[in-house]
Amino acid sequence: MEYYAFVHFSVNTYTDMAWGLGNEDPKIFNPSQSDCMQWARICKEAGMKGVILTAKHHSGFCLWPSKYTEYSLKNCPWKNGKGDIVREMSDACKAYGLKFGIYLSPWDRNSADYGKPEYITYFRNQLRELLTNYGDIFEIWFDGANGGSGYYGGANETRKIDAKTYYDWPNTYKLVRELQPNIVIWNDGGDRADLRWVGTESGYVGETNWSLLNATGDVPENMLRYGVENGDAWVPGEVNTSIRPEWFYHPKEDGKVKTLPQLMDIYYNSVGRNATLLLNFPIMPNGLINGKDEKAALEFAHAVKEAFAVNLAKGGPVQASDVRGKSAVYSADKVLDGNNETYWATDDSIKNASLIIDFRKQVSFNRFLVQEYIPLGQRVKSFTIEALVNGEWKLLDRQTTIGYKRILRFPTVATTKLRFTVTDVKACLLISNIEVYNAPQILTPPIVIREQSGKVRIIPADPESEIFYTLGGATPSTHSNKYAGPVETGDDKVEVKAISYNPVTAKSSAVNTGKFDISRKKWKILGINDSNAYAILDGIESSSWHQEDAAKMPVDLVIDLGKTEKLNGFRYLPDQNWWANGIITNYEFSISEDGNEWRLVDSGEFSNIKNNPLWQTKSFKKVYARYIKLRALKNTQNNNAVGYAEVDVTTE
Ligand code: FUL
Repeated sequence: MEYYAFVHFSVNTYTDMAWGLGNEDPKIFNPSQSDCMQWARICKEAGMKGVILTAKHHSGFCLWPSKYTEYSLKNCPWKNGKGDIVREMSDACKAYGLKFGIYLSPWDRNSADYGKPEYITYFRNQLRELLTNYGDIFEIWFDGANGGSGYYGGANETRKIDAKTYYDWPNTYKLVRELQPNIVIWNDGGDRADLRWVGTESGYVGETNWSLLNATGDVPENMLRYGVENGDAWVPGEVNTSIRPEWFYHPKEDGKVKTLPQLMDIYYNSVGRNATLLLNFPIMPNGLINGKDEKAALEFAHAVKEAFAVNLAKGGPVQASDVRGKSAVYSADKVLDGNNETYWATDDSIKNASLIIDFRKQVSFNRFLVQEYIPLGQRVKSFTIEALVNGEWKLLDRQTTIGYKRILRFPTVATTKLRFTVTDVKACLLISNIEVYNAPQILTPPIVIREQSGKVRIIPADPESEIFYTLGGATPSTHSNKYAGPVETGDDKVEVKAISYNPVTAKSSAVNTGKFDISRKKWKILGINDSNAYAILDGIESSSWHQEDAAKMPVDLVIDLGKTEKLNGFRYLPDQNWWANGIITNYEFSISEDGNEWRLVDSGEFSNIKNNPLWQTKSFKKVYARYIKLRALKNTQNNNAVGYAEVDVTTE
């Protein structure tokens, strides 16, 4: 299916939170214009093949009138308690020719029984309702986030479960397959399912990507990204990411919808790397997808169409170094016949074989697409592509796996011939398709940062573009300031908007906006004798600092702001590296006038920070303070490591 949608909608859409706590009043759920037809139309127009709806997220709130709980649409003012969003979505999918999938969170922060055996009966009853009453379901999503604090029918406590055993997955799967024989099961919390999580929510899978795992389901987290070369079960990767930073709708992210270059990167790093792409739309409190998200998804669809419009390989004679039994059934031209049931194959003994496509004239291209015949498995371990330039073969790329589909990007090359060489295989190669394209270039907006000095630095994505910017909110154009080095912006808040501009093509990128609070120029990190700690204040999201010697939680970070400020919140960005540790999940934030007497102004959790380590912004009532203290109470790994990419405040 390659590309399909997620939609996230629940009670926490109305509380502006990443996760519901389970105690939200169902009455807050009241979408004035709810329209599943709008969601389905957008998904269809965006080229997606299906939609997965959060029928029940961690809050436990049900978007259908489940017989087994009162915590559902039955008790909402919306449609006088007669609404059923699962039904409306299933109907809308049918109307638009989309497949319909369901997300059912195993973790339920509302249910009084959660953690007890009774909950499993409840969970299966709900599964039965969802998989019986709403037609064909193509995928069921069992989220891995499991157990922790919750309302739990008023108990308000922390409940731990063992996600591997608690849900008795073998019998739960049995039920699922009985009710929906063609369903695909997604599960990263328990037994091996049919699809695997790729270990990140930021929209990419490893360049090496095997569609195999071990049947036991035991995979070290760091292998999720690559699959297991000699795994004994077919469990392809699904790249799940949101069109905005978070999964649920937050008005403060209206300016953070992913840009076209970001979405294109995600496409090449998912569909282009042998995975499917599951892109999320958060639903607004009024029940609609935001216009900006719609626009972004449609532009993305258009750009993908444009990139893969003219296949330059089509029709070109093609010649292979080896053909299985010299038989016409397996000949090289099968890679160009547009039929996914035919393929080029070699004899069993061949580990290294190549194929040359003759374009019969000079052509320019920058994309290469190749597919294996996966009904007979994934076999290629490494390959190269080369172009004939001035009579010599020039290496364009050297890569590892292919799988269902692999798309490579490289600088535009002009040539008459292309050579594709498979350099290692697990068993004889079976290549079913090759395509070659010249995709239009898309300019990436520059990165905007504010250094600790208060100066703004703007970094172009490619060295050839020029940068134009504005301070104070106006949309930049080539008539705005031309960037020539760090810009002095004083100590106050500042909003910077910047574009990249390519003088050769006269094209501009989308606008990137940097919104910064007071400058951190005079800030001092107290009690820490390590100048590297200032990575926390350098504005560079990829740099981080860790409290290496922390003996035991809680661990404090104390900062002197240099003068009294009118604070109304703080921000924390965890370490952004793939293998990051020390990601804080539970915190306390205190302030002080003098650095001695502290007052707690906020405490709580950074929900979903493990899977989606974004900027965390917390607000509190306005206070005057010169000193701040961020106390880490717990991290994602339950050890004592504490790290920070950035820490900042918000002021009135
Ligand atoms: C995560 C959840 O905790 C998020 O809220 C979201 O639903 C995402 C798709 O999966 O694990």
